[in-house]
Amino acid sequence: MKPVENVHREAEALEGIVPTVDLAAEEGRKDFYGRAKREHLAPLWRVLHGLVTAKPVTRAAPAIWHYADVRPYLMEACELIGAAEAERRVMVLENPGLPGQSRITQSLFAGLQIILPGEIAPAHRHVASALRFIVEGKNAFTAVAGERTMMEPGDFVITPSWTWHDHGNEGSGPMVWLDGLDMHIVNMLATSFREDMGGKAHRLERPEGAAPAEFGNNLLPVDVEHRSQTSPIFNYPYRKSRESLDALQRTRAPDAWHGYKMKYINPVNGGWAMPTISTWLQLLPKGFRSAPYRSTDSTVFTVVEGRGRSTIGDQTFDWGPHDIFVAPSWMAHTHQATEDAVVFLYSDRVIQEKLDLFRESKEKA
Ligand code: 1HN
Repeated sequence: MKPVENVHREAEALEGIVPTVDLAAEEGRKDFYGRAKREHLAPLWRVLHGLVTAKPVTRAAPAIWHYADVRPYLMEACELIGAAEAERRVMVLENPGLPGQSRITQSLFAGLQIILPGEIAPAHRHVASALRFIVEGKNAFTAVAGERTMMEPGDFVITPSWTWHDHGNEGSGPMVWLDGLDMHIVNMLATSFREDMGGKAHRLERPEGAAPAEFGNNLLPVDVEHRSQTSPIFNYPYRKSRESLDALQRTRAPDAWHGYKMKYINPVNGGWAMPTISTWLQLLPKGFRSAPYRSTDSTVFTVVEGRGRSTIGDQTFDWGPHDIFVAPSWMAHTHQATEDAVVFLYSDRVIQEKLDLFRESKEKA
């Protein structure tokens, strides 16, 4: 059946949406629709199936960004604008199905940030939470809520909601990381605030290493009172996560769908490390082929090491270190590793779980 004319634009383009109304009878209702519109009233029956879809619907498409293609743009951006002027010198990864929206999935942001030796990305804070996943460089720090951490490739760093944060590069080469943020969720709920500190770094209140000492060794301070829903560990070093995956690989067989996939957790409550973004580190051993998996959480992948190939829906992408790719909601995907490969992933699964929305489906290989 053809869609009813003027049906909600969203609905029109989407397959599987069957209008509930009789096309021939619509002519006789036009006058009613026109008068209702002037009263800011609209008939649900023209949009119902576009509002409540039979399966997940997103305009986000499977896509890949090869780091070799993106890196020259990051370097060129450095010639065109300073970190201070830009506030954050980030090239946004725009999902090709969602142009101009600063979205890599329907709900999440991704961007690559570059900071040169001697530069500072000045302190600010916002309600949106951020994650950083370090791509290349050394001797750069991020300071969060009064404590610094040095960042190394593969480290997963968190900036919790409404915490002051700034970044600085004290090394001799460029520092690049992937930024993942939840501001689209914050904005959908119209809950965004931000503040700037006026171009400088914020004041340090604790020595470097305080957070990992208190929370990073399977110990918690007695009488711990951590009110935030974000993990108090704000740097999960790659060295430790990688070691865990390596040991796991020697002690058990890979999961058919996930290979070896570990979630980053908040040591205070055992839940996800962040309240709005789920994160994982995954090892796909050489020669491994995952069985088809799909889930309602559109997922961003970035490769730390190794090479392989993923099929997402009907597209296949070859990937290597630092490439970033995205699997939209409910689109089946499989991975194949041609070398031992380590991949970092993030999605909005934690929100979906809290709201009883999350679904997944595992097919046999
Ligand atoms: C932000 O605050 C950072 O603090 C990075 O490094 C990327 C993208 C959008 C909005 C705020 C950062 C961001 C961001």
